[in-house]
Parts: sequence; structure tokens; C-alpha cells
Amino acid sequence: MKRSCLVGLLLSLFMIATAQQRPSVKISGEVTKPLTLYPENLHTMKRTTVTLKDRDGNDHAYTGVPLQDILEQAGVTTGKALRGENLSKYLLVRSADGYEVLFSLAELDSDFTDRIVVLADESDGQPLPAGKGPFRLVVPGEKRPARSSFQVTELIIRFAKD
Ligand SMILES: Nc1nc2c(c(=O)[nH]1)N[C@H]1C(S)=C(S)[C@@H](COP(=O)(O)O)O[C@H]1N2
Ligand SMILES: [Mo]
Repeated sequence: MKRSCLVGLLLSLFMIATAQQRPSVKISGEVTKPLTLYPENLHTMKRTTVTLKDRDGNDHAYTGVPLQDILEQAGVTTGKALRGENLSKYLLVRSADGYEVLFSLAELDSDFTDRIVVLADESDGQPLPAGKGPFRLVVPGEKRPARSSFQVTELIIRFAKD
């Protein structure tokens, strides 16, 4: 009896530990609906493919979900709501290795730009390789791919004046 309790306890601890280790992207800060996305969630959303040159200048096709759709799902100010003080909001993208990059919300919004930034989970038709995935931000149209963060874990919206 005692032994089975111990086994049960260890099993639950193991399940909690593995659940916490599941890769995800957490969207927090100035959002009305904080959101955590898991790999399967990206497959239930509308997907698109964009091209990005790697640091050696070779093109790759990345597939995933437009970042704007994810921000809208979390209740971030986009489109017509992106005016006045909301134009001083920014997105901080945090990755598993501590890498951080920043965008103003207007840089990501289809009312301001035609560029489509994507939270990708596939490159050239394959799941992202270990070390790059499971989530990579893909930022087309820049001269260097330095803001195309791999292993993204958090999207944080803040006011610049905070
Ligand atoms: N998480 C994370 N993402 C990152 C980096 C990093 O150090 N950590 N380096 C950036 C830089 S400086 C470059 S040039 C590109 C390289 O991407 P590539 O391997 O597709 O060429 O990744 C970017 N994304
Ligand atoms: Mo780089």
C-alpha cells in the first residue's frame, strides 16, 4: 500500500515535470487575454509561408502563423486600435537561450506594413531542427536575419513609458 502511494507520488511529480517542460510560447503583458500556445495550437490557426535568407544568404521557406493573428488572439491592440498611446507599445521576444529582440507594434501591423512576420514551426517543409525550434520568429525584409529569433518562449507586450 505504502509502496503504491510512493509510486503514485513519483508518477505525478514526473507528469508535472514533463508538462512544465512542454515547449510553448507565452503571450503576456499589455494583453486582454494572456495566452500560452503549444505546438499543436499553431496547426489549428490559419498558416502562411514566407521566405527568409539565412546568414549565408541562402533562401529558406518558413511556414507558421502570422504574428498579428496571435497578437489579436491575445487581445493586443492592432489595426484601428493601434493609435495614440498604443503606438508607444512594443513587443519583446524572448528565447530559450536568453536572446531578446524588440519590435514596436506598428512594425508588425498590416495597417502599417505589408511585411508579414510569422511564428514558424517548419522550414523548407520540415519541422524546425533541434536548436532552432519548435518556434522561430521569421522576419522577412531585413538585411540581416538577426531579429528572426529561434527557440522563442515568450512574447511580452509593454508600454515604452513603463
Ligand atoms: N534565440 C536566438 N535566435 C537567434 C540568434 C540567437 O543567438 N539566439 N541569433 C540571431 C542571428 S544574429 C542571426 S544572424 C540568425 C541566424 O539565423 P540562421 O541560422 O537561419 O542563418 O539567427 C538569429 N536568431
Ligand atoms: Mo547574426
